[in-house]
Amino acid sequence: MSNISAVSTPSGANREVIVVGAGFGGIYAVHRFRNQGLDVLCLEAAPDVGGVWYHNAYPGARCDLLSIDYSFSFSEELQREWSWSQRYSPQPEILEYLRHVTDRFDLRRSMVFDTRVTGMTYDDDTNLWTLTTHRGKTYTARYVVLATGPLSAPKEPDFPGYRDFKGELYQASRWPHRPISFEGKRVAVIGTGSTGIQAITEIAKTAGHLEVFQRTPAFSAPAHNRPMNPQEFAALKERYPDYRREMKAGFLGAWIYASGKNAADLTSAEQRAILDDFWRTGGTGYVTAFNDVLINEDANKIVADYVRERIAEIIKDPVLREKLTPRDYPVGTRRPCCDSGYFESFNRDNVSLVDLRETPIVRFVEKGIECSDGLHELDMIIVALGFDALTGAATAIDPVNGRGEHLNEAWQDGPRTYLGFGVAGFPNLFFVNGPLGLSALGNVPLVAEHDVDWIGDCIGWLKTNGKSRFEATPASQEAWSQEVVAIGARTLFMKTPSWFTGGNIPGKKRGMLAYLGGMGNFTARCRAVAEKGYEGFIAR
Ligand code: NA7
Repeated sequence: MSNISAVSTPSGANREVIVVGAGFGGIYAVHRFRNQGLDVLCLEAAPDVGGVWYHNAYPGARCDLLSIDYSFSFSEELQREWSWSQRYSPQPEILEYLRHVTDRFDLRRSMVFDTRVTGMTYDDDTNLWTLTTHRGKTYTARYVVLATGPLSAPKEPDFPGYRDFKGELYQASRWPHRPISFEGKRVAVIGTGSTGIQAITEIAKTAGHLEVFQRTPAFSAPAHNRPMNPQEFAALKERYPDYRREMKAGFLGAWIYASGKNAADLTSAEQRAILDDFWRTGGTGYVTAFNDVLINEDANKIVADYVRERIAEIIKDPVLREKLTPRDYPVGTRRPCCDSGYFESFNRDNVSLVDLRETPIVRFVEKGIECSDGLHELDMIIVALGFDALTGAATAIDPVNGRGEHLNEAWQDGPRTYLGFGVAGFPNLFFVNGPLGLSALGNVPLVAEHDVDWIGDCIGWLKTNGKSRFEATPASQEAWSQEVVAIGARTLFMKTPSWFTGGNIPGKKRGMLAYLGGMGNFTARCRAVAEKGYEGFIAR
């Protein structure tokens, strides 16, 4: 039962908790909060659950952590009954899974779809948030949990004349839910991050001609995706809880190739043997093959050289080979990619590369893209420019506190949070996978579960203790934020612009946006804070 006083609003009911977003985080939040007896409502902008797995329906989209990891662990029954078809499941299967979870736990009745939260304001007198939506309807709640996703706000294209193009124009991260044919068409993909690499590999198979517009070449290794081995999967299910515990105590919350050794302590032959073993295994584990890849420039170069050599072996054309080889940033400091034949795509006659460092885009025009070398005539353009990561979804809502201060102002020098959960001066506002938390530097579904459990316990504790206002202290927030930034500064991450550091968005303040200390350490820190009566937060 709710213990909050009734406050009527013009159109929306008053809730104990409103969760924004129905992706991995929001789905579990509704389940968890409802199970603990909270009155919860989830608002979702899309017509269905799924979050990024609803929107990123572009060809070739799949997770690049193993599906046995990239899935919920909260229900042993769910873990046992669900079967993944592949090691790295494709987007339609992940979406089907999230729909299954939603229906299996009867969560839809606590969700409102097609409703984008456009703003939220706190009232210091009632200690309630009022949320406005694009439908003009308002909702009021004691607590708001932003489960809006760390990689959900697309980087919007700002190419001159973007809308002048008269052919088919798609954003990979807002892919339409209808069949789209590439057959016989002149297609362009702009962007060669994880998204571009997946889409390019798939679209190359059927496009009449595919032009890849690349600004920065990517490191990528084979995923070695394959059908799930049913015997192996059945055996895992027998020990799934132990397996999950092991993963959660580690760095990522998921299996990734790692030798556990420093490259610096090994002979070249030993290093080589480990990297060969990694390459046969596949995935993104080249960045964790040695412990020191992301902190030691020499170790980093050993891995980068190895990946460059492997890439060179794949690409036949020497000019293309050079252009596609990443050389000017440390491996792993931009999100590592893995693929199912990306570099091989460039050996096809119907695929060509536009190197934007040589021939930058001038403008979009009716018939295609004008680069400095002239017009590229196209039937279809797909932009895969990445995301305003970690902060973009929250700053789009831009919560306003009881003193009229905007979150965007509070974060103008970069985001500040305590443990990624809360912001000083913004009471009763929680983040799942929030900035400066573990967030996207862990296995997102498990980080979401952890964060939701922590928040659920916290709200339960507030209720038990008769408190109705909860926020981080400025001092704890500052100390934590500085720690996150300091850990980042000890690594090679700051050496290149990427979404990890805000460097992919023009004008965004640079700084490490997530905690690099690993899942085991992060969850221990959060637990310690809770056990000490939410030390570093003020409850009134
Ligand atoms: P990423 O990894 O940020 O990649 C975006 C790509 O788009 C990258 O190659 C960028 O090149 C390119 N880009 C961005 N803006 C432009 C402009 N204006 N012109 C040309 N090229 C541009 O995003 P993804 O969506 O691929 O992956 C995001 C995460 O989703 C991924 O890491 C997984 O965690 C899931 P640039 O580097 O800016 O030169």
